[in-house]
Amino acid sequence: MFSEAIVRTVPRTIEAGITSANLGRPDYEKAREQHDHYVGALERCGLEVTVLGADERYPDSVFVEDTAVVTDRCAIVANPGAERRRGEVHEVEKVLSGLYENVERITSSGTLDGGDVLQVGDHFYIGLTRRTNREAAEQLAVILRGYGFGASLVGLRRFLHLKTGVAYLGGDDLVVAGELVANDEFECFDKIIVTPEEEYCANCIRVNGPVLVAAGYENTKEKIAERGYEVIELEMSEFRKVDGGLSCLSLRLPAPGGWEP
Ligand code: CIR
Repeated sequence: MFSEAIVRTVPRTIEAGITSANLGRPDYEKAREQHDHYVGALERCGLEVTVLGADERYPDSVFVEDTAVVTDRCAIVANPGAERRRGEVHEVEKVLSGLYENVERITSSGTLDGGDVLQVGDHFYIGLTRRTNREAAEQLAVILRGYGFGASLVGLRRFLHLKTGVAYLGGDDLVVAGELVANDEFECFDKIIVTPEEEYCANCIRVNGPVLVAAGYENTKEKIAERGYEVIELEMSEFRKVDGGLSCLSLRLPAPGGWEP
């Protein structure tokens, strides 16, 4: 269960966010509206949401997930792989220091984005990507093991982040897309395989029951609903334009004493 979440208001500069998508520039007003709905959905799932003010210096700062890894035992401040995003961590670190007794840090020359870290029970999968290097992944694995968690590294070739292509729903249910479908690390799961046309919506999040899914991906939505999950659809068009998905928009803090989404 999750008890609270941290999000960050959309900056007007989001139009200059880093992107590999060819979908045009995000519209600030629309993005604000989509973000408000996102916060509303988290609240509907029972989370207390802390909303940090927009920071115009950082066009990608709405994607707060990349700045840290949060567990029920400690928080780890990341060191984002994109140099222009590094300063985003300071504000988040302040907030986490007020919430956690144990705050750890990834240090240079290790670089890590929170989007590369997937928790499944007491185990963490850490993606090796253009943003997260082996040095940081190993730093994180050592920190997590020190708190009694397991950790393993997953090499990626194409996805921006590990969670671009995989989401854990609970039990044995894993939503998986693209290069991760055949990855040995995820062999033991009961997979919901996302078709290439719907790849964007592999980045979904289960929050205390319901699964939040990007709107407009009917096939995947149905497959998730068939497993018995309540699905909440959210319009994500403006964030998709800058390579952002549902998980990226929040840090979701597990309630003390255990973890299941
Ligand atoms: C970036 O390239 O860093 C942002 N435009 C998108 C970050 C998305 N974050 C995530 O998948 N965790």
